[in-house]
Amino acid sequence: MKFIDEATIQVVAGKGGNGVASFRREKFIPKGGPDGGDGGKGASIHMVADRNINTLIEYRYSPLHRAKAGENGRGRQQYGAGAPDITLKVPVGTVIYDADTNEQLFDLNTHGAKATVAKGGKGGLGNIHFKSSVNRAPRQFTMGEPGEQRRLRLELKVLADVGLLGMPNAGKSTLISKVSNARPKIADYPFTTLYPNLGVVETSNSSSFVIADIPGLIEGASDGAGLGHKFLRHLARTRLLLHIVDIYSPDPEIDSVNQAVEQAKALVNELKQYSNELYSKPRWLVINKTDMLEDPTTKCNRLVRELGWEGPVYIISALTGAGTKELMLKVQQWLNENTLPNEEQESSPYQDEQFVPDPDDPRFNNS
Ligand SMILES: Nc1nc2c(ncn2[C@@H]2O[C@H](COP(=O)(O)OP(=O)(O)OP(=O)(O)O)[C@@H](O)[C@H]2O)c(=O)[nH]1
Ligand SMILES: [Mg+2]
Repeated sequence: MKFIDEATIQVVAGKGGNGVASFRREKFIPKGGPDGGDGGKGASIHMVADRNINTLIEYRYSPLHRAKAGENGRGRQQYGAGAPDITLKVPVGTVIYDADTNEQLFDLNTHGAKATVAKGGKGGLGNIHFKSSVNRAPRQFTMGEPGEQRRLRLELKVLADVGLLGMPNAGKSTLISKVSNARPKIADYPFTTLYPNLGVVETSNSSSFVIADIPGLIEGASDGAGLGHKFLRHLARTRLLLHIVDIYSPDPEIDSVNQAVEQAKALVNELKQYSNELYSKPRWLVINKTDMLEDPTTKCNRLVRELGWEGPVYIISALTGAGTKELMLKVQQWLNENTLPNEEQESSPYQDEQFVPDPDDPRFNNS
């Protein structure tokens, strides 16, 4: 199964049924009054966020969703039946935009959140409604209203507390596989990760957070280099970014600290190009692959100095696990201390039940 995080669809709600003009015709009542019933309402289209849905791929395959019309009214005061509404399931974190105006319409960011994306038309009125003292045999009736129709752009922005940011091969997937239940593909070539992986980090029996590993970014990503920078969208909702910097170079001719400084600067530049909001998020520097260095402290200090970095720094080896547990505990502590007051009630889609990754979900099994 492929991971798709964007789709454009068309939704057409059902038309309301028409009202009808009809008159009572009975044996001994030669001039019966009006008895034309109303049309039924057209079906509406709703969208609901469902934690069991992980990708928007279905919407790529079926971009048109049309709901049924209401039935027309009939004589003998019979009302047309309303058509049953349609509810489309989308992943938690789906943002719905009007594809033509680009206006954001809804943000379905919790399990069960629901939105009406196209309203069914009202049924028309039968002629029973038009009877009056001056018109006892009205022939008027109204037509059902058309259903709303819209083109929608669906964008999935995964929900994670923490995002991993780094150049290809920096060790992001190695780290998430070390500290969480995620088992992404890991390899010694760039762009191993092609879509986001989510993992749950359990730091104690009662506390955990969700971490997102995204594809690597390279210089020029904002102009489409590598896999581009669209995947940064998935970090939009995180509260903390971990910038993973690889301090090791297999080539002894290369000054690996220099290289790491250049790469880190290029990455931050791409972040800035993408959005100021993401650039301004709290970010920690995580220096990786220190198991390969003889004197990691000196090199790490040099890196921090040359980068001019003044924020928090963590020195780890994602491969051996050195420093990773401590990092995760600090992250948990930071998240606990930095909960926004209105966020406390808002439950994470993953918190209220044991989070068991679906083995078929590509975000948990990136191979
Ligand atoms: N020695 C050493 N190797 C590491 C460490 N972390 C990752 N690696 C290796 O670096 C290579 C790349 O690791 P990945 O975890 O796939 O890197 P990534 O950042 O997810 O890369 P992309 O998905 O391509 O962006 C793999 O061969 C890993 O085994 C580390 O701490 N020490
Ligand atoms: Mg990876």
